[in-house]
Amino acid sequence: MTHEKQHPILLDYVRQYPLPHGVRFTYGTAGFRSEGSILASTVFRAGILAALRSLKTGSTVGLMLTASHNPISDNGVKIADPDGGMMIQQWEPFADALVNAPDPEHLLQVSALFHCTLLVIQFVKEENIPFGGGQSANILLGRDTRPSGDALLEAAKQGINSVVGAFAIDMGILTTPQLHWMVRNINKGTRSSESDYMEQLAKSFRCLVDLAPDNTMESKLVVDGANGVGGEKLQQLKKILSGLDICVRNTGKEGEGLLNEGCGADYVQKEKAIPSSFGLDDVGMKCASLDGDGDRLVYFIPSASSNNVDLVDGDKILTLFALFIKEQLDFLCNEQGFDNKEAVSLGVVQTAYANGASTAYLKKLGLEVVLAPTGVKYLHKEAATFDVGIYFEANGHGTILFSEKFLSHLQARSDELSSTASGSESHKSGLRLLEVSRLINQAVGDALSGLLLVEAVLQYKGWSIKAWNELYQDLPSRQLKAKVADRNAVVTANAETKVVKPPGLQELIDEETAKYPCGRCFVRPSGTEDVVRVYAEASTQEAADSLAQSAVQLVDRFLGFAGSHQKA
Ligand code: G16
Repeated sequence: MTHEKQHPILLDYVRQYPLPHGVRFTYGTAGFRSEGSILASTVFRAGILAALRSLKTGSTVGLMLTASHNPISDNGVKIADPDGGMMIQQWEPFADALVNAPDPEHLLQVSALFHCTLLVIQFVKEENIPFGGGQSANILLGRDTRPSGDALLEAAKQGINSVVGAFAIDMGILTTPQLHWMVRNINKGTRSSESDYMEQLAKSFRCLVDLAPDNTMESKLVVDGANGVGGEKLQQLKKILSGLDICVRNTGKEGEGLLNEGCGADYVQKEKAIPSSFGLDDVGMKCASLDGDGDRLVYFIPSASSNNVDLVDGDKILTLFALFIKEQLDFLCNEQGFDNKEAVSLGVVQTAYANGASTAYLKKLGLEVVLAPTGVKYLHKEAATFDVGIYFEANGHGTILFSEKFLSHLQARSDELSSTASGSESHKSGLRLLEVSRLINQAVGDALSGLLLVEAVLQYKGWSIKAWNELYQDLPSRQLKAKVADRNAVVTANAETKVVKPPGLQELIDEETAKYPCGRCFVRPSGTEDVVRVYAEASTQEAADSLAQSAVQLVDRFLGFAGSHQKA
């Protein structure tokens, strides 16, 4: 098969998925996202992209259909690289060009060839992709529970089939992190099925609980499944879990409500409100909320006053994990463990949305805190530079990464101690760390594994959710969304803390912020919704609300108001 033979095959397939009129798609914070009804051509072309990525790397890649926290009518597509992480950023410009390239129905044949199929051929040459030469490509497909997922899955398969030698393997309905985990494990040659995933989580959780002191704790946990795939999978996991009493609500079953509507991690975090199916009976309980595709996790305590909750967000999860990991490393290094304490680097990664109180707390612990732009792809990269890197966005998206070097050192040390100092705190700490690395998803943030680690750490500490929540007190904050004509007119720098375009906007935000004690404010274009996001923090809730409102007005003034503004 030569490039010339591949042209007409591609062209035939491309014709079946015409571009929608007047829309431009961008590979944003987490892939392409839009109204599900206009995404077929995008998903079809993402299938081609995934096939090329697999050919280029000689490994299995993943393609996930989800719009995560977005409303049920939206959908999206993202590619998982062979290591289970997000597709490398260098391929994003090609991804953008490919999904927006005019198709044959809108152009003369010859131009169409240039714009779409030749774009592929040209990229294949530039990237030196073994194309049409007998190599095979494998792409694992996953999707969440959105109704538009079925038809879009077919479009993805067609995109993959249009590349000779590429094979689509449909893994069914999964959480996003499950698909990333499978891709990573397949390429490492380790167990990679859904039941392997479930068994690994249950086993590591059990081991961590067995390694914890015999503490009494609140074992009951009520979970809001966002009426999405996460709730469904947690029900499945529950069947093989021991040591935890979980009750799942908003599982997505008929009659339980719509995906992400009045429920889910995004709703609970942004609105600081009780999700649907929760009420007065739950006041004071330990509760958690997942998002629509099971990659975000927040905890909350329903409060007696109206619909409010005490939010225990991603920053608090990060803090809990950081405390635990640091303690284990200290045991390991102080006793007969590692020779050189400095050799183990521990770092945490946050975004500008991290509450100022959390950053101050982490720094007080002596931890190195790195700031990254919004999006797991940025945080993950930073966290991977440490032996142990913990990253979390305030919205509950995050994980803990362990370097291969550190894990082999840990394993060797554990093996040694098991004969000389078995049962010592140092030995147990090594075992705990190894088990955490098996439990927590090494590919991407994962609400299910994150939830089990939170529960294991609370058990280890003997803490209630209230004790955990009181580690520090959040500064009052407010998030708003500004609807503007073109959100991409806002360009930011310094991990999104400064606006560089349009000129003059940052100066006015600074002037406004200076009026408020402990004031902090930034604006950035969303990568998943058609809005500019505004975040403000100050010493009182009224002040944070007022600062956020002023920033929205400034955004309107510079970019033009395009509809009603909403809470975040
Ligand atoms: C995605 C990303 C997250 C990001 C969130 C919001 O989450 O994976 O890293 O924080 O979008 O992004 P933005 O503010 O740019 O809209 P999810 O859970 O929706 O996939």
